[in-house]
This record gives sequence, C-alpha cells and structure tokens, in this order.
Amino acid sequence: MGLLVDGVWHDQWYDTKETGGRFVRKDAAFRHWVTADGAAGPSGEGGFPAQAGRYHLYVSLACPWAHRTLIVRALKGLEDAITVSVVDPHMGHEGWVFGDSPGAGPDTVTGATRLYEVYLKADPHYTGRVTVPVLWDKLRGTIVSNESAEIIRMLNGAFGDRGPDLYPDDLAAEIDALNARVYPPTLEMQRTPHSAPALAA
Ligand SMILES: N[C@@H](CCC(=O)N[C@@H](CS)C(=O)NCC(=O)O)C(=O)O
Repeated sequence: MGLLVDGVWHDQWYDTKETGGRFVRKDAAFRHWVTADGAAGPSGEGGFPAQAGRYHLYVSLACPWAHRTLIVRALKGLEDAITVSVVDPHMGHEGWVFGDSPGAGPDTVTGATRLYEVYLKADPHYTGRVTVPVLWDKLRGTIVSNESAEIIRMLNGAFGDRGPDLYPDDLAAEIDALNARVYPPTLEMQRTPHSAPALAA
C-alpha cells in the first residue's frame, strides 16, 4: 500500500490523522474521455476516439469501483472491444501487482509487474495514489481515466448503440444524484453524449 511522489514509490498508507480519522480520497488524476469521434469530453483533452481493440482496462476483482466498469463492459457487449488485465486481489507494500492469484494475470499490454509502473508510463513524475480501475490507451500509451464513474459513462455512451442505454436522459439526474451520494465527485459530474455512431473498427 502506498503512493507515488514525483514518480517515486513510497510505501505509506493514508494519513487519517490529518483528516480526523476519516478516510478521505483524493480526486482521480487522469480525467480524459473516450468519445465517439475523439472530441474532448467534459474534462481533459481530446484525441481518444472509440475504437475496438484500442483501450485496455486494469481492474482488481477486490474493488467495487472496478466492478462497475467490468459490469458495464459486459452489459454493453464490449468484451471483445476492450481488453482487461486483473491485478492480484491483495494490495501489498508495492500496491497493486500483477501475479498469478486465481482470476488475476499479467499485464499483457505494457508488461508491467506493478500497477504503479503503468501510471509512470503515463506520467513519469506522477504524484498520487495508484488506484484501479484504469482505462489505458494502447495507441497513445497513456491513461485515459482512472475515475470509474466516468469510465462507465464512456463505455455506455461512446461506443455506439450496442447493449442497453444505462444512462437514459429521463433517469440521468437520478443516477447522478445517487452516484454523488455513494461517492461524491469533486469535479462536477457532467452529462455525456450517448447517442453515438456504431463502433469504429
Ligand atoms: N476514483 C476511483 C477510486 C478507485 C479506488 O479507490 N480504488 C481502490 C480500490 S477499491 C484503490 O485502488 N485504492 C488504492 C489506493 O487508494 O491506494 C474510482 O472510482 O475509479
């Protein structure tokens, strides 16, 4: 368990004394969006068009935030389009690592042995927690997003009309309110376009 400070791994857990004993998360750092045509999304920069085979998810089966990305990937019929690596379920002194626990496996994309190496490929001077899930762009060799609430909106909206619409207009306000209660985002959650053309090859 630890974090990166200016690109160097430090084995230290959250300082809950600083926050009166409460567990306070930092905002996710990578906030780009995959969109149907590669235009910029509500935050971050553009240049991440929805393309089959281009994106990769890093998840832990022990993480509920990662679960929701796997669930949406399955419901939207994106299992062939978005590949996945599963880290070991135990987060130890090197954070999330790739191993051979049941259900886990190697990083087939970057060859990392620890998840923090993936973060360093995206930003060699990264400072912050190394969390799952992570949506990785194989083409640009960088992290699109490490915020699950936004990753599931991308999977729902950017990849065409496959699967059910999990964020319909008439329920969006209710979904946002519930999500804000479950896990308050600091960046304002914004609506994403979700009527997109069919998945580009
Ligand atoms: N904002 C993130 C939070 C994800 C998160 O906190 N993941 C946990 C596992 S459930 C994690 O990787 N924690 C590692 C750490 O905080 O150092 C999201 O919802 O995607």
